[in-house]
Amino acid sequence: MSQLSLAVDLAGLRLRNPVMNAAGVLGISSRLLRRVYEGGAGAVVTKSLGPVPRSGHRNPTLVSVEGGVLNAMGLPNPGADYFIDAIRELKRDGVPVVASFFGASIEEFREVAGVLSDAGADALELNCSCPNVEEEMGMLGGDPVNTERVTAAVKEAAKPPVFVKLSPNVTDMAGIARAAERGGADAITAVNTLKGMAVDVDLRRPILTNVTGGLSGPALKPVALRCVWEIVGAVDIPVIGCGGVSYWRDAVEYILCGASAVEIGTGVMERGFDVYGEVAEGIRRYLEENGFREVGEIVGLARGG
Ligand code: RRO
Repeated sequence: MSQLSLAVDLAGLRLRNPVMNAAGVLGISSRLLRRVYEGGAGAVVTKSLGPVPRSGHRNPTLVSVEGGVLNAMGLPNPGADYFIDAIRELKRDGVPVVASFFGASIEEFREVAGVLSDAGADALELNCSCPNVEEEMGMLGGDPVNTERVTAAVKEAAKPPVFVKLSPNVTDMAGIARAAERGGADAITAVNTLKGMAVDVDLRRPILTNVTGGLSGPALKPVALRCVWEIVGAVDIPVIGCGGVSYWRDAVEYILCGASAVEIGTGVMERGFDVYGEVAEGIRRYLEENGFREVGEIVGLARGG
């Protein structure tokens, strides 16, 4: 009898299992990312890195809401150059690294992609979907023309596969995914956070200094699943599901919709570093109990024949 395998091939990147952390959650140092890998993730994803260090928005930048968390961090990060050593350290320890990154212009996206490529990242995750900053830096991914342009520019500079992370805050999800594919994306990560807000009734003010923030956690999952469903129906490249994964069932839902892998963000806040391994183990048990031998056999099964 052949052995059951959790290994997946993501646009040429071979991972021991299909579970990663989501960008922005724990990705700020090699030490924390090593813990993510030790917790059982198949690869680790860095905080989104830009061309220069950035302190982000003033507090409060995070608030718990019904079914999740709203954040308006504002892209705080130490800069891509600072992270080169962290990527090299992780690589030395055999940890597959996905470097998430952004720029304030298409040219900056290209430059940062070059730096992270040269540092040895195994894949790049192009973040053109941050809801918390000015248009160019955050939401270039808000329309198909810019999505295709920024993806094509990054592909010119990038050596490893490029995952393009899309926003749910758009009307034509499938059209934007197709634009990323035309630009040369090797995979799509779906999705970033959903724009929302919360109000303090005593202060009679918005809670976040930025007023609006991005919603993540269980409340995001039905929206993100719908996005994955639409994207998988529109493109021929792998899709990575992201949004509200805390338990193995969440991950299996994404995979049945056609995702080849998942990322866990908010879930780690409640469940700790072991969440990655526990979700991977739950997927393994599901495969075993249902007579499957590998993850690929259940990708897209909810879509019917
Ligand atoms: O740093 C942030 O405010 C942030 C980013 Br870069 C992102 O991509 N998504 C998000 O919810 N917050």
